Amino acid sequence: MATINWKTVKEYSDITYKKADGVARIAFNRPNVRNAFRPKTTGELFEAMLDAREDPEVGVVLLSAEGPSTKDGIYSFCSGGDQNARGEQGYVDEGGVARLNILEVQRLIRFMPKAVIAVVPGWAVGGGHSLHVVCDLTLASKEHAIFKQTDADVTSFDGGYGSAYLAKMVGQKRAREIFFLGRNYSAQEAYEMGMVNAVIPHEELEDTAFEWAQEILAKSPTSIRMLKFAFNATDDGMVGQQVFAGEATRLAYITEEAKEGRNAFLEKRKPDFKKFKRVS
Ligand code: S0N
Repeated sequence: MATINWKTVKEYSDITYKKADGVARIAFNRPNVRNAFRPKTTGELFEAMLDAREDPEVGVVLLSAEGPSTKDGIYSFCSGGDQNARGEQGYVDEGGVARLNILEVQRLIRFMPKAVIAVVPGWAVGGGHSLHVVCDLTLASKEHAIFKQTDADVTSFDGGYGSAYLAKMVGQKRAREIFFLGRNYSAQEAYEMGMVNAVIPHEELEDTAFEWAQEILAKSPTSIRMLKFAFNATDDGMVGQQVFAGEATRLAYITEEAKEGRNAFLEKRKPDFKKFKRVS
């Protein structure tokens, strides 16, 4: 694999954010607390995700993690909400405001018209587990990835995508086991359950993620965005329909029919739609 020419987009305190060849890489950078997220982390994640979504040069986003911990050499993807930042009503930011804004990050991942790949080098736990679930694909380190749901241990549970969507992936019985027992699952076990796309030797994980991204980038961008929103639609209710339909509307704008509708309005005349053949 040729060297990837990552360029730092912006310096953050809790994440790193880089881009190269159509790929954005956003990575947790609190390895000494197993990459737990506090409100500052989720604010930075949101800003970087939004930038990646808005950048027309970016087609695939990797959600990854820096590490290992300098304390004990252990790798992590994310261990969920930082329990030190948790106050009476949620995760308290530097201004003292309680927030649960990881859900906004989840929605950005879910609704961005680009593939998002979770690159899991180690622990994926609690809200960190939910984040890998909401990503389009998950690649996991063969040696170090461990999947675990501790939400029921700390009374901080994800009743949305983290659980209900997980059940669509691994089945109801397995999803309930994951949440009710909170056991550790290896990358191979997670793969066999259907919540991981591939188990990759640790040293090759980041390069493999970049290669998968390049494969996706070689496909038709319109197809990728329509497929992502089609896959989402059945589980996202009216919002899923809205997002998919918005893309259909965007495509309709390209047609001669749409141009006739717009031009007729601007020229203050009745539109002549009779000239367009009905396709079946
Ligand atoms: C990850 C675990 C299993 C790793 O165990 P290990 O390897 O034995 O390491 P430790 O010694 O436990 O940890 C090393 C150091 O890291 C600190 N640390 C680890 N995790 C956290 C954390 N989440 N918050 C703060 N600190 C953490 C340890 O304290 C230790 O520090 P030192 O070295 O100073 O002693 C293990 O660490 C573990 O179980 N961690 C806790 C996992 C957890 O319970 N996370 C929270 C679960 N809940 C959520 O995340 C829900 C959050 C949420 O936002 C949400 C809410 C509603 C709806 C949706 C969501 C959503 O999920 O998005």
